[in-house]
Amino acid sequence: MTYAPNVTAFPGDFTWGIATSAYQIEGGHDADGKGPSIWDAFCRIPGRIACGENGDVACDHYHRFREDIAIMKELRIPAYRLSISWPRVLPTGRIADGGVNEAGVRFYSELIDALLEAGITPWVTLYHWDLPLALQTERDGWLNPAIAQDFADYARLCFKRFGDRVRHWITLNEPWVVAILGYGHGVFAPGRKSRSEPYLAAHHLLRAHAKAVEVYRKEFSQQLGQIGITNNCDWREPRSDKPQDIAAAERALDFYIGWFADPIFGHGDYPATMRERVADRLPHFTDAEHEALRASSDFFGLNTYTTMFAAEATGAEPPQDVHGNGGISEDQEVVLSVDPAWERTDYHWAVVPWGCRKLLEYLDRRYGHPPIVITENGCAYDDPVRPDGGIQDDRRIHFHRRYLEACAEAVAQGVNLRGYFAWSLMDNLEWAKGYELRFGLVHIDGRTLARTPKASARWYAECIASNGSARILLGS
Ligand code: GBH
Repeated sequence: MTYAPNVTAFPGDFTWGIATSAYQIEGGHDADGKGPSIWDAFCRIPGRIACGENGDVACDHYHRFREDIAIMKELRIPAYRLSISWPRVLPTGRIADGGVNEAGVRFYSELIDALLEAGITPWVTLYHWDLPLALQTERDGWLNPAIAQDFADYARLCFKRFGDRVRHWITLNEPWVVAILGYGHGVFAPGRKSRSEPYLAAHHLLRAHAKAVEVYRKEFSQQLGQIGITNNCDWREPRSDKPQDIAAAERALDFYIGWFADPIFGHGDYPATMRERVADRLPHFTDAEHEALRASSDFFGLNTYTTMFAAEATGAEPPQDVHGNGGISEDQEVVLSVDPAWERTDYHWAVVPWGCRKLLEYLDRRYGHPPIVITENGCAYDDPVRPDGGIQDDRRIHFHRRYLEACAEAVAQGVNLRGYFAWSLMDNLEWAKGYELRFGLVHIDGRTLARTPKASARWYAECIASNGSARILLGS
């Protein structure tokens, strides 16, 4: 299947956008009454973040958001996905405890107004990993069942204050990352290392998502927009056509996306392979929770970046790189690898557009043709600023062009893809990797914080203007 020239594959109402998250860009870590988050604390532990970096200032978006919106306006970006910092609006995480930080509410309110004035539709994520620190130290973070109520209360506050203007909500960003990297490998905040906590944290993340959606649908029906969850998944291709490897790839996908999507979009519980293998470390939902989770997402939010081969583990494999781990390996008995011939980004993630197409087609089949929104896709490449001040990031253009082409092929196969958000608007704090990895379509000068749109920003603007036409994607 190739993308036929001169045919617009993307539907007319396709959502084109660009994404960021609060901790990665805002800075203003203690400005105007903001409380600390687990990432503020995690960054202060020596050795956790490359080069001892942190998000204290980041891109200083907190003070420069008008300039950032002006850039998006100039590029005519239709939609912008941002996240709200929970401790910026609720310094201790709970209204009953520390009260509302009105200055924080005002910041997001002004940001949303400025976006709308610029003709940009906000897509707002409620949780992109920056948990209020007090909820971690005093209440055990995502391990405490009560966090579902705390999250729902925080969500209600956001719906109340911003819901008159925001019609696209995302509850959680990538609960897999929170559970596995935060509670399993401990490379992300809160830095826990455990074989059981990831399953518990994931359980309460899902419960929290469902509760927030319930609040939205029950209490805000007069301003009803869309609400959903964003999960991450990268394609797993069987390394050979041996039945064991095919089963291993299937199992890897169960532990990756089935874990979070089956209870919402599928049969309503965790995958059977997980029940078997994780056994008593895998919690159970009550009937009411099953009910609340079922159909609790108006769209299938998907962040996808790469592809790996999956094979059945023999027990003799070398230890995996943590960012290529795919979860708790012992529970899956899956070994992941890449084809050395595949091109890699600066993060070492392989560039495999056909994997994206296969993933979309797989999700379409597995979950009964849901509306899918790619809420993140992107690549880390560092390109020099040229003497004329420009940044010619051809590899990034090539990346998005080829992934969009793969998306167009999936659409031609009947996949209900509704939108695509490029990660990220600008170079920013790449979590534990610090500022070295640059995902932005806009360059940030680490010293002056000056913003410069890269060639990819101009290309993406043109792509959007043509609704992803074959002319742009194929570069003819
Ligand atoms: C996203 O997470 C985040 O939402 C965003 O904040 C972040 O800046 C961005 O991506 C870039 O990192 O080798 O197949 O095992 C990405 C989550 C999870 C994507 C692990 C890649 C491992 C690849 N990632 N995954 S694989």
